[in-house]
Amino acid sequence: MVRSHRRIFLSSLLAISSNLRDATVTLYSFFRSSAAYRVRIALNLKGLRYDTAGIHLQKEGGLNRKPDYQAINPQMRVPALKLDTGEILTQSLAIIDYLDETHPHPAFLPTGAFDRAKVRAIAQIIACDIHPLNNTSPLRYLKNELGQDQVKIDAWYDHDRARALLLWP
Ligand SMILES: N[C@@H](CCC(=O)N[C@@H](CS)C(=O)NCC(=O)O)C(=O)O
Repeated sequence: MVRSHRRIFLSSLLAISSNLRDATVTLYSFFRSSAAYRVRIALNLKGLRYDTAGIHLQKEGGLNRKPDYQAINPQMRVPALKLDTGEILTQSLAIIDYLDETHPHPAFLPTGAFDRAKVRAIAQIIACDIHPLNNTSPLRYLKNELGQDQVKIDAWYDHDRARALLLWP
């Protein structure tokens, strides 16, 4: 009895690891990227297998700026998702919509048009209003090209982030 349970357990483990090996979808990601987090969460909620290609945004001035990654995403940002067809999607919300349309269960959006608009509004407050301010390239530009010190940059960012959250309807 114990032995057969162990056999089932071991064969499940083997199946899981070979499934993972066979994943043909690749997420270009950076562990500290909140935009990539969004897509990772979506892939996991849908139960989809994927490989991760780490693109370090700080190493060597940003591996996202190297020609190899520019060929994947000319915008030089993560995330990007390479599909099993070899086609590449960018922009976290567009990728999440794609995953929801191609794998409808569990659904990411509620059913009514009003409720769907509310959920999209929350996603857009984060992705369109708050996140761009806290991005590596504009923050680097403020510091290096415009010569702003970190205290001022943080104050500017906190002010605008607070406003975006306070105005949440
Ligand atoms: N609107 C894009 C934002 C993507 C984005 O800006 N990602 C950041 C990391 S969170 C990035 O790659 N930054 C690199 C840079 O600014 O050079 C999305 O939602 O996918």
